[in-house]
Amino acid sequence: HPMPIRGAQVLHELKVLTERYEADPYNILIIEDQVSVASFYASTLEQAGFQANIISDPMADLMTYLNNNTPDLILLDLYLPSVTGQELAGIIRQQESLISVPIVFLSSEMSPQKQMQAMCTGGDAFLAKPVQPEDLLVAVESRVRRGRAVRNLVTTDPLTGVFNRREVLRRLAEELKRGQRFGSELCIAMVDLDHFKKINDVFGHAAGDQVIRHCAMMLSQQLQDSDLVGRLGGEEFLVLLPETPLEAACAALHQAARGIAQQPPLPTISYTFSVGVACNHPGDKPQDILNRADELMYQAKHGGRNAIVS
Ligand code: GH3
Ligand code: MG
Ligand code: MG
Ligand code: MG
Ligand code: MG
Repeated sequence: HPMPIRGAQVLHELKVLTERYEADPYNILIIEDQVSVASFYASTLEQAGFQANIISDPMADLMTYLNNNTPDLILLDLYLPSVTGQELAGIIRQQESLISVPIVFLSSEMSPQKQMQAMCTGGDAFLAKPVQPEDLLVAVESRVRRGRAVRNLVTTDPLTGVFNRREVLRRLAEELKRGQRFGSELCIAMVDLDHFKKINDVFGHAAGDQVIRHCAMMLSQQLQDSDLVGRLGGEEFLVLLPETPLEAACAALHQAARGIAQQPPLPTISYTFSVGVACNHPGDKPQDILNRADELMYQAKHGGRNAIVS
């Protein structure tokens, strides 16, 4: 059994108090070629309630990892086989999706100039090895919360709480790439509320906002956990349904439409939407599949609205 860490228990209790309702524990990525050092960091972090993942050969494993996971913080060794931590930080900082992820360097490098150079490529802190467990935990604890809060702000639509336009379009590009790599199916649904101007006119803008929030909630509730909902703008939503055949995607949207009909936001306010559902084709760019879904959505409008066209 590892020795209990001074301070770790206190931090852990604090986390339990403040994060009892937080579903996802903070995930720390450790990039370190010395396995014993990496394991020491990992067990220190895990004792304090964090999740830790170790990559000891970043040239082989880092990009795949980052394509499939967004860590809450990266602990980065400076000297690794065939690449430096500084070079890796430079690459990581070019990824828009990782902009809010703190990078903490850990190294026995004593030269202030070398330390500064590493920090200038996008580091948030520099800890000297051998690092004390308390110092590691404090450096991590103080940064993960803000990192995740910033990420949530940047990706969330403030009115509805679903993904915003930027994030849902980024996810679409990601899912298309995944589909092309693994040959998996992806469906997208372009959702536009019907005669929404009338809802604003009759019930007022605040009620209109409530309808938009209601629609986001119903879409999120009726769809599977692997499906993503984003607000493109106004009263338009984009739903991503990875690894879903067309029939199943349409059925999910029909289910959402039924839910809205059965549980309207207020007894006096009912609304419907028109949907275009499109599937990925080989070589699709995001705009290609979006255009097809948009075209189908307009067919639903011209056919009299309150319809799902594929
Ligand atoms: P259609 O069935 O053809 O889609 O008719 P529509 O009235 O929904 O047409 P359109 O998409 O052109 O109108 C969208 C309206 O949504 C226009 C705008 O005033 C309103 N709107 C856009 N953003 C918001 C918002 O954040 N809150 C509210 N309440 N209204 C918004
Ligand atoms: Mg090293
Ligand atoms: Mg519209
Ligand atoms: Mg509309
Ligand atoms: Mg449109």
